[in-house]
Formats: sequence, structure tokens, C-alpha cells
Amino acid sequence: MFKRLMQSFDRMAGRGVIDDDFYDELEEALLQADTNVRVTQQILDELREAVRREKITDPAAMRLRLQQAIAKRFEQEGAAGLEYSDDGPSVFVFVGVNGVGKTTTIAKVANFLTTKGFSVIMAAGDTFRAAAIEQLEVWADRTGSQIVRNQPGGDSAAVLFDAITAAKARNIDFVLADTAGRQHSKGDLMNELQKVVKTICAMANN
Ligand SMILES: Nc1nc2c(ncn2[C@@H]2O[C@H](COP(=O)(O)OP(=O)(O)O)[C@@H](O)[C@H]2O)c(=O)[nH]1
Ligand SMILES: [Mg+2]
Repeated sequence: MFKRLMQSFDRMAGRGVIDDDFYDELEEALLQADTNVRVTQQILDELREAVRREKITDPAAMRLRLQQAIAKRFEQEGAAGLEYSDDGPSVFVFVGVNGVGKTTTIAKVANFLTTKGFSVIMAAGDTFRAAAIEQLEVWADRTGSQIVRNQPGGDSAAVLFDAITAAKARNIDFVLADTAGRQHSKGDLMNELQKVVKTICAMANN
């Protein structure tokens, strides 16, 4: 995302002037890079302010400003890393729309944890997409993680239940749960997710 945005910026900066067209194009480029509308406006306001204050006239000098404005938004206030439990498994559920990288991120997190000596069970909670379970199996294998799976088309909450039960029985440190991609506007799919979370919460108290 970032690379394409900066490429667009460089193309625009090539014109050599900061004018209304420049800001319009930058706005478009930010929105195309999936920046949300409010954040896009904040970034543009920050840049306009910097340009006024520092009398920047060369678009190339704005490049660093843009990078800083974006980087600032990735800094979380008081980010303390992930919270995890010292007794019993910590459960992380990976949620998002289709193709955002849930399964790949599970592989990366699993790799990070297993190389540090933690034990991991992956829960194949994406029972919807064809080959999702097989994809996760490959990553479990490569990262030295265990996997709990069910039949395709099965119940995600049931997979989570089995995975947490297994993690408790085997003294596993982390459960990384895959889920099927979903839009937040799909009520039935969001309800399914709620059931998954309820299952986890119920098991945390037992
Ligand atoms: N460039 C890039 N591609 C990624 C990244 N994470 C995932 N992908 C790719 O995006 C596609 C979808 O990823 P996947 O993990 O299956 O998404 P999921 O549907 O959310 O589980 C795959 O082709 C991945 O290789 C990333 O960090 N960078
Ligand atoms: Mg996936």
C-alpha cells in the first residue's frame, strides 16, 4: 500500500508545483490506498499546515512530511504488545474481510512464537472457503505448530472449542484461530463470530 502511494506521490511531485490539483490528486491516492476518509483529511490538513508554516514550495520536500504523517498513525498510544496469559492458553482470533492476510498473519505469528520456544495450536476456524484448512495445515507444518481442524462447512465455534480443549489438555501456550473472511455488514456472519467469542469467553472461565 505504502509503496504504491509513494509512487503516486513521486509522479505528482514531478510536476513541481503544490496547488489545489496536487492536493486533490494526493487525496485520491490516499483514498485508493485504503486510508479512511477522516484520516485522509487529517493528513491533508497536516500537510497544508506544514507547507504554510515552513513555506515549502517544492513537492519533493513534502515527501518526508507525508511519510511522517502516515508513520505517526501506526504508532499506538501506550502500545504494550499483545496481552497473554501466564496460566493456560492465550487465544487469538484473526478476523477480517476476505484476503486481507489473516491466515498468512497466523503463520507469521506462529513462526515468531515457536522460534521463541512457545507452543502453538492453530484452530482451522475458516470452514467456509475451499482449501482454507489445507492452507493452514501447510503453515502449521512449516512453523512446527499443532492444528485442530474439523470438516469443511462445519461450525467454527466447535473448532475453537476443540482447539482450546486440546490446548488445555496438552499445556499449549497459544491458540491462533483462523476464521472465514467476512464483511462487518453481514449480520449472520457477525453473529457467528459472536458465538465464537462467547465460546472462548465461556472456556476462559472454566
Ligand atoms: N504483499 C503481501 N501479501 C500478503 C501479505 N499477507 C498476505 N498476503 C497475500 O495475500 C493473499 C491473501 O492472504 P491470506 O492470508 O490467505 O488472507 P485471508 O483470506 O485473510 O486469510 C495471499 O496471496 C497472501 O500471500 C503481506 O503482508 N504482504
Ligand atoms: Mg484465510
